[in-house]
Amino acid sequence: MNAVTTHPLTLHKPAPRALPSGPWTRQAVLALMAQPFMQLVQQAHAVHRAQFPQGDIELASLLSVKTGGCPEDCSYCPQSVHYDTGVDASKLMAPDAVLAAARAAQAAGATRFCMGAAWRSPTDRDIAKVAELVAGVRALGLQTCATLGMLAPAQARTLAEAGLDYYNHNLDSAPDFYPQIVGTRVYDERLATLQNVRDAGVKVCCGGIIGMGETREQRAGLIAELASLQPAPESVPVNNLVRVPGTPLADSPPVDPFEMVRMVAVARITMPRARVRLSAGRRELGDGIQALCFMSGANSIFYGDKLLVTGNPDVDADRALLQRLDLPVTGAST
Ligand code: SAM
Ligand code: DTB
Ligand code: SF4
Repeated sequence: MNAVTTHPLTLHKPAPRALPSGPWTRQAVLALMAQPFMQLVQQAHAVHRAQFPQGDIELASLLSVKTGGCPEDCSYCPQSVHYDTGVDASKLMAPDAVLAAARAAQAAGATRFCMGAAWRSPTDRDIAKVAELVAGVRALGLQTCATLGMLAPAQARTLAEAGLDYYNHNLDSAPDFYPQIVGTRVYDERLATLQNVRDAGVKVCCGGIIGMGETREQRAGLIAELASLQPAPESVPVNNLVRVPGTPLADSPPVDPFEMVRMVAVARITMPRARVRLSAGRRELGDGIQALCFMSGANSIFYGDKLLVTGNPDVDADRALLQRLDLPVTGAST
């Protein structure tokens, strides 16, 4: 009998339609991630099609409402006071300016508006001011998101009462890699804030960064942590490190862009219902890799010419890309 060699592209079994979320072990996620690339993409795409039959892409806009001067030492971040990156510290923006930016984002097609602040942990006065911003943005009909650092339970409740839909607080990497990138706080403090957000009834947006020198196993470790949160995050931003001059990670070797696709694919498979967002670092990915990420389950992007302090693809290029790929935009009337 002739020996039959099976090419990785030749799948004899249909990919599973959906997998239950968490708890996931690092080894189980690593096994998923290490599959032959096309097999992984196909499996993730099947889960995505089953969960999001319309295949729409959410447009989320970001605004840095309080920039720079952050006391934390996150080695990827241009806003840390520890590094000389040329980012000046500024005060919290006035409500009028924030609302004008939110209206502009909405007019450009965004349905979610995320306000970021370079704080370690906001004061109660800060929270009162941000609550006002949240209420104003919500009144425009946008979904609201904020990322303000560590929150105490009562602070999370104040934001919830103001109409905050999502809180972004990233685990960033696997617990065993975390001490190499952040020295001013520990992983458990991130988890405590996530719990406070959950307890307040706010949806969780939580993801991480690739390209900081972590191993593939540590990337799998991050996904295992995220997918094992009970419940799993509703939004999962996957950032490709933006290497900002002046930060300790400025000279990190770029990660193979196919690792980004693998990361998106395992996020989709392990957290089937989540909005998986292609976040920072899209400019370096190029159109082809982004298309593979959409195929593998990414269904949200940060939309707008700027992230917090670094650049993002311009809105016309993003619109054109989605059109070229026949991908509908969430909430669009046509
Ligand atoms: N200070 C708050 C905090 O750390 O939670 C909120 C703002 S912080 C800038 C939000 C997230 O942006 C970080 O957790 C990190 O995942 C991401 N981020 C920051 N700098 C980045 C960079 N250079 N490249 C990619 N992602 C980055
Ligand atoms: C997230 O995961 N990525 C966004 C958002 N959440 C707040 C921030 C990306 C920051 C990229 C570098 C900068 O512009 O500061
Ligand atoms: Fe501060 Fe957030 Fe930047 Fe860390 S990531 S330095 S906490 S703004």
